[in-house]
Formats: sequence, structure tokens, C-alpha cells
Amino acid sequence: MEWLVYSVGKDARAATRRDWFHTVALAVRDRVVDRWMDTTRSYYHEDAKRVYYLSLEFLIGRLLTNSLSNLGIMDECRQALDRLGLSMEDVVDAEPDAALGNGGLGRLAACFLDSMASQGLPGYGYGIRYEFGLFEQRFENGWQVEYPEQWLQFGNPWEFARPEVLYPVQFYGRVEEFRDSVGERAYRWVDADRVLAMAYDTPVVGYGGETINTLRLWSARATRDFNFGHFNDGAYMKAVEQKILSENLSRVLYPNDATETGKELRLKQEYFFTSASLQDILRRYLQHHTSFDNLPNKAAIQLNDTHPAIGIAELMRLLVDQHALRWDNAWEITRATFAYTNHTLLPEALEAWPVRMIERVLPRHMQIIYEINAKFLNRTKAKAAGDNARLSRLSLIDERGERRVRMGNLAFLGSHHVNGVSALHTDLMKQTVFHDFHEEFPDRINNKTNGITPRRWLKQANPALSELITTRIGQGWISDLSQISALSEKAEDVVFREEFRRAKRKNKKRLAAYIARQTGEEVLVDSIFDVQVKRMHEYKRQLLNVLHTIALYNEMRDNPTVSWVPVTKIFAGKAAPSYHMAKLIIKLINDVAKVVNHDPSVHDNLKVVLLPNYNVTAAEIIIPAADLSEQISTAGMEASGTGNMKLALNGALTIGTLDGANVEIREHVGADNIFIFGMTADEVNDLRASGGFNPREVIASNPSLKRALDMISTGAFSPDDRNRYHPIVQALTDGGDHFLVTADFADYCRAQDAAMQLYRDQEEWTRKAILNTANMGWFSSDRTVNEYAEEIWDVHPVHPNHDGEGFR
Ligand code: NBY
Repeated sequence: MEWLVYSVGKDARAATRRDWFHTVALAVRDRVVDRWMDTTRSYYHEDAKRVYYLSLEFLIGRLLTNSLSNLGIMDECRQALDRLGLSMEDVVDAEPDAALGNGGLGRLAACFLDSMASQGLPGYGYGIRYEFGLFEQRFENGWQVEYPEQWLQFGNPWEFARPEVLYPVQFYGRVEEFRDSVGERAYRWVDADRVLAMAYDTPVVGYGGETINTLRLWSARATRDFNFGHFNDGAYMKAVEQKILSENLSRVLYPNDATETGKELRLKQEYFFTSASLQDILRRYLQHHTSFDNLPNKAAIQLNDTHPAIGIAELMRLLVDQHALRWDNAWEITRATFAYTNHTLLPEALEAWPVRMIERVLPRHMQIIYEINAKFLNRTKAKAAGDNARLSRLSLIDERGERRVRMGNLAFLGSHHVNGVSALHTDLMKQTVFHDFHEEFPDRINNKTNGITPRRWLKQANPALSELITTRIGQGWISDLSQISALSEKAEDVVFREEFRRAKRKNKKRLAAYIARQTGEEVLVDSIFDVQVKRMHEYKRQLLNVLHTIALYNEMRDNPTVSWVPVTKIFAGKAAPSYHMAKLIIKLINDVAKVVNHDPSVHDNLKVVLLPNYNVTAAEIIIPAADLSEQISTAGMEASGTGNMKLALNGALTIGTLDGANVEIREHVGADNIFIFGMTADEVNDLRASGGFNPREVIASNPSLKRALDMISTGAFSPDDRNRYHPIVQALTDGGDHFLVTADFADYCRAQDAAMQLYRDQEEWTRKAILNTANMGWFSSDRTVNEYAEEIWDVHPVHPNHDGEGFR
């Protein structure tokens, strides 16, 4: 109440739900601050080695439930709100979803923050405080329309602005050569534009509240001198214009999840946050040290994909130009400090900045990249006698067409470890994009299979199942998910199965209500909730699922007397705004839904829903309610997947290809408890290499596929525009079906049938669902982060000294 009046400035009669959210958040924040300071102080006093996770994306979602749950004060808070006549759910729902990320890569960063804090690891997140997160998706006439996502509109109670933590970041200008004090050639970057990076800190509450780490996000501010210069000239409006332009740097998150845009502003964002973070890291290091030789023993910097890879050139610049280190010494330190995680093999997602752009925007960095490249190629040349093709593949510069800097090669060369995110993905990295580098540095690539935090994705999102689990095996699983294996034997217990089903049913009711609110569609709680939630992308093959939906619809109409297992197909996901094919697939799903859902001849046995604006908050409602988890990417194309892990942990059975982490999920849950179908990555590779794949033949030999495609192409779902889906049909036929949708269709339908048959036997289905939950312990991000800590970072837990004061 005190916070409502004094911090929010309202009295109880005038307070809105949002005011109450801010009130509660500020009260919670107060409980965090002392422990946060203690944590930071302990790291400082112990001069602990820290890990810095540099990521252009942190998909955190809401923080209120997370903070209350990790602090263990959920019940206390609920009771306090009760006494005020307020519902916890209403207050929680007033929080905007912090969507500073696109998909898996951004959410992984958020799970890692939770896991580092929960295990007492000195880990910092560094990123950008985007004013606009990932766009809000709405459907208008079934088409995706994007709206700005204004998460900061009403203020953000979790963040602390640090106006005194301010670093200059430069762009453009030119490089001057001069002789340093000992007569050596040296360089300085002059006549550059300057922007300031200002810090905003968000506490990251570990489970149990012992460790509170920091997520530091940078916001762009115009420099003062810049403004005053123009002001004195009387060019006031021009100064203001410049100020707005430079502050655009942190305005908006780029909404692509798998294609690099090549836009200059994006390159500037990458450099902006990387430079500010490195300056901050060096400042912290220099509080305790005078020489840089120990930097790799005190700081591990993890690059979340190549987005911060320019940091390798930046650290070289800081060490060589600003701190006067010798090149070789600086390179040794740089390499020993950085490590790089690769998240994709898709060629269109591999960053390659035009040399001319880097030359213009970051002239000194371009020189440094050339120097790194020349030294590396010279050394390699000596060994690779005359193999020029190999040398050009190893080069940091792609000379084919417009010259470009290959950021993946730079990240590889500047790191001591390079990792993939699932066993299969790591193998494919060695065979494909990094084949030559792997030969050159056979010990550098290693695997770190992704994980998810059980706090958010089981404890918070699924209270019904969490409480059931805790009644049987205690609460140790929350901080040590391997303990969840103790549930295995409960799969044979008929009473437990009944309770497990009851929890699932409760979640399905909650989702059904959400679906009704969002789409107006009523779905059967006893139908199979068949869920595909992820970004819309051709390689993820939502189209395969749609084709099966249409085939099933036809079968149901053809055989109305059969007693069908009712199915609800649930889709959700955003398409990148410029990805026309993905947006057309969204429209197709909405069109199919319109036809199927209003056809009385299927007797409600089939419903199709596409939920708008998929984000972390929606995922927390959808995932606990799923029966079947769709993980159906073309084998070899999904690096890992993490939604697959969230769904299986919540007791959904997976229908999937042997792609990404599905391979390891099968090993853990057992081949009997997962529906695997389709080609393997090797088969895909061979088929594509043979050039002999003809989708027309496959379609001609499969009547149900042919009929579904014919319906799409003749306008059965688009009577208002019969040609609407021509591009889709084209891609699947004459286009050569690059993602092999038609090739996997028959086996996918076989697996779907097997799932539907199994669902008739509720006891057997529940047994398998329990075995999924019980065997997913290894996929905790605690395990993943520990592997990074031990095998890459060499960082260790620190136990903060709280002086026995406890919570205040
Ligand atoms: O990273 C995803 C992978 O697709 C998924 O398989 C994996 O589980 C996950 C975590 O390792 N990648 C991903 O989400 N990528 C992006 O979001 C992304 C964002 C921006 C750009 C490229 C990819 N970009 O070039 O701008």
C-alpha cells in the first residue's frame, strides 16, 4: 500500500490493475536490492572470474511471477493481495511481455540467465534495451499485420537506469597512422561520430534468492557536445534531429529469426552494444588489475551467435590502440577470452557484412580484420601448399561477388571454443560450414545441447503438474531436474496416472478458455491438443501439418460414421514482416480454419486454431496444455529446438523428425514414447545431392496428398481469390519442394495415425506422457550452463555473503 501511494502516486480508489502491478513489482524489487548488492559485492571481493553473455536478444517475458516464485514469496503475496480484494491473476496479467528477442536464440539467453543465477554462477547478460520489442501480431482478414510493441509505454518497474554508466561509441570517420613513443607504427580513429551508451540494469533473481545477477542493457543517448555545437551555431532544429537519429540505435529489434538483413543500422546496433559491453568489462577488470595478461582468467565472453562477433576486432582495437599492447599478445588474450555459439547452418542466416560498409562505418575494425586474416592465411599457406580453393574458403573475406566479411569465420578464429547447440547440429557444423576450420583446429568445436529452465517452464507455467510432482518426489527437482526421473515408476501407478491426466485437463481447460477469448472458437477439451508453436518458417514445415490437417478433414468427411478421435490443431507463431511465403502460410492456416471449423459434416471432430501474437506469455498457457508436440522440421535444418523440450517436459508426446535435439530427446524418453517419422539428415543430404527428387511423382502416387494440394490450388479454401495459394503450390511442385514436405508426407500421416490410435487408450497414452516428463531431466538449462561453465568458461559458483540479515 505504501508503494502505491508513494511510488506509484495513486490512492486505492483510483488505482488501476496496472497501478497495482507496478505497486507489487516495486515492493518485490525492494526485497531484491540488498541481495543484489551482496551478490555484486561478493564477486568483487573474491575477484571471481565472471562470464559475460553477449546477446542481441533476451526474450525474458514477464518477471512478476518469476520473481515471486524464485524468491519463494508467491503465497505471501497472494494473501496480501487477497486482503486488498485483488486477484493475483489480474495483477500478473497487467505486466507487459518483455519481447526483446525473436525466438529460440533469445529465449535461450533468458533461460541461461535464470540458470546461472540459480546456480550461483557469476554471469552477466549484456544486450540492447530496445524501446520496441518484437512486433505485436494481429490477424486482419486472416493476414498477419504488425503493430509496434510498446512494452515501455507505462514504465518498467524492474529496471534501474544508470545515467552515470555511460560509454562513448564511435562510427564513421577515418584512421590516422602515427609513430608511438617508441617509434612503432600506431593508429588512431579520428573524425568519428559519437553516440553514448547508457546502462539500464535488471536484477536476475536466482532460484531461492541467494544469488541476484545483473542483466545490463544499453540505451543510445546523443552526446551533449554534439548538441551544443549545433546549438551555438543557431542550428537548433538540426541538433535535435541529429539527437533523434543517434538515439534510433536502440529503438527497435530487427524482427528476422533466420535471415540476415544486411542493413547498416543493424551493423551499428551490433557494434554499439558490443563496444559498450567490452568497455564495461575492461573497466571492471582494471579495478583489480594493472596488466591485461590475466583477463582470460577473470573474464569469459560468450558470443550468442555472430551478432556480437565484431567484438573480437573491438577488443583487439581497445588492447592495441588504447592500451598499447603488442598485436600478438593482444590476439592471445582475445582468443583466450572469447567463445562462440553457432545457432544455424542456414546459409541465408550467416552474417556477411559488405567490406565497403564496414570500411565506412568502422574503418579501424576493417583494418584489424584484414590484419587478422593476413596473419592467419600466411600461417596456413605454409601448410596448405597451393590449395587456393581451401584458402579462399578459410578466408575472413568472401571474394565471390561483392566482397564481404564472414562473421562466422571471424568468430571461429577469435575464439578458443566454438559450439553447436545439439549433437546433430554440432556434427553438421563440422561437416559443412566449418569443415575447413574444423580440419585446421580439430579441438575447437564442441557440443552444448540446449536446455530450458524448469523454474519458468514447469514450476511457474504448470502449477497443477508441479504441485502433483512435488507431492510425490519432493521439491528437489526444481533446482536439480535430474531428480524428476523418480517419476518413472509412477507411470505404472493407476492413481498417479489419473492425477496426471487431471492436471493436464485443467491446463487444457485454461487453454480452451484462452482460445475462446482470442479467436472466438470453442474447442473440445477431450480432443487431442496437437500443438505447433514456433516462428513461421518453411524449414519448420507448418505446411506439412496443414496438409495433414486437410487430409484428415477429407477422411472425416468421407467416413462420417467412423468414431473419430477428435483433434484440435493449434498453431501459433510470427512471420518475419518481409517473409512473404511465411505470411502466406499464416493466411492459409486461417483460411483452412475458417472452412474446417464451420463444416458441420465433421461434427466438431476437427478444429483448427491459429492463436495471434505468440510470445513467452502465450507459450506459458499453451505448452502445459499440449498432448502432441509438433517438431517436424526438415532433418538437418533445425539446430536444436527448445520448444520441443518445453513440451515434452510438460507431458506432451513428440511427433518429430530426427532433427536437432529431437534425436537426443528420443534417446532420453525412449523410442517407444515418441513418434519419429521422415527422412534422416543423411537421407536428405543424399537426396538433394542426387538431384533426383521429383515432387510431382510423389504427389501423383499419393491420392490423399494430391487431393489436399488440389484443394489448395483450386481455391477450396480461398473462394474469394482462387489463385491466392499459387506460390505455395508452386514451391511444393515445380519449385522442387526444397524442404521435402511432399517427401515426408506419407510417413508423417502414418505417425499421426499412430498417435490418434494411441490416444484412444488413455491409460497407455498417460503412461507415455509421464515417461516423457520423467525422462526430460537432462534438458534442464542448469545442465547446459554447467557444461559451459566447466568446459568452456572455467567459472565457478560464488556464495554471496548476506551477513545473516535475510530478506528485508
Ligand atoms: O536458436 C534458434 C534455432 O533455430 C533453434 O534451433 C535453436 O534451438 C535456438 C537456440 O539455440 N535460432 C534462432 O532463434 N535465431 C534467431 O532468432 C535469429 C535472429 C536474428 C538473426 C538470425 C537468427 N539475424 O540474422 O538477424
